Amino acid sequence: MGRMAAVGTVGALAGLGTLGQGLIAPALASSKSQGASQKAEADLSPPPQKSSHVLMDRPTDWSDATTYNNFYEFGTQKSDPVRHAPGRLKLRPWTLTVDGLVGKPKTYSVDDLFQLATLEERVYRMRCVEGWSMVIPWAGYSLSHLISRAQPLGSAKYVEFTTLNDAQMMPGLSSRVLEWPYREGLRMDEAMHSLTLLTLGMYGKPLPAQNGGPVRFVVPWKYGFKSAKSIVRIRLTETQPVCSWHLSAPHEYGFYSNVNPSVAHRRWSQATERRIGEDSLFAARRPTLPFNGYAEAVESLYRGMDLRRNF
Ligand SMILES: Nc1nc2c(c(=O)[nH]1)N[C@H]1C(S)=C(S)[C@@H](COP(=O)(O)O)O[C@H]1N2
Ligand SMILES: [Mo]
Repeated sequence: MGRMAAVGTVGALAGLGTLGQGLIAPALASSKSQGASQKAEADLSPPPQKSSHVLMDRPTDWSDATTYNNFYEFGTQKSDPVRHAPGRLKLRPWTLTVDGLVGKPKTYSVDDLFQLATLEERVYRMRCVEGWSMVIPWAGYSLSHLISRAQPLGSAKYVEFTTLNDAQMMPGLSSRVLEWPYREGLRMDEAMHSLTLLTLGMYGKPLPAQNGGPVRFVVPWKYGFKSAKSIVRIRLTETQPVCSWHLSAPHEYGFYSNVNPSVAHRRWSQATERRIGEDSLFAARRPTLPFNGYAEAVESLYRGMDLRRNF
């Protein structure tokens, strides 16, 4: 996983230039002060992982990734989030609280989060449980950086994530489609895995409202709904957190929800996917990969587990 970090660092240097100026002023200053040698090194060594199966795919166009979204707090149509979230969802001031079974609970501002660790660019596949996928260059850092700071207690076994619950900003909350606030959860080892990204940007820009700005997390080997948007709280718990989708339909949306082509959703196969942007009349659906292509990195987390039962 040290190698993942190296991939990220190269991307971070490339991506920083286009991030919102005010937001990353400190990061820019520090990369400048480290001088040209670091820049040259970054340019000269694209790590091999850049061209492994994980990162080969062409990124989805920004225009697709920011207009075809699931964010039920703004409505259930794919075009609702871009129509209703920008402007209405106030991205500043914003705080994210880390608490629960930790020695050092703390509330962070978005600026605190931007400065907590070096932003990395990570190009991840995103596979929605509905059967479509994208490839998105996120900007962020391993969530483990944030969780470690809180000094988890030995009793902490799970992590619960909670999205903002503000009816003024989120017109979709008047619908009973889910029980609000939107909540998700991971096992502690999943949350601490270096692939799990605390996400503050995409395509070198701050995270747009419709994609879960100003802060979300992304777990690339799980179905997209696990990656909760616009989060305000991260709570460490002893028991498995209640998750909104699991709560609404436990037989269709398991707690784990690892991408698994051989375990069908109750109402459709998960063997293939439609890559957004490739859907011409003749474009073939792509085969869905176990753990969304991240099996090598994550399958050891589930050793000995029955992944059909623990879907
Ligand atoms: N709070 C919140 N987070 C959410 C959702 C949502 O409705 N509310 N939808 C999920 C689903 S189903 C998917 S596929 C991804 C989509 O992320 P994207 O729009 O950035 O591609 O966000 C996930 N996170
Ligand atoms: Mo999804």
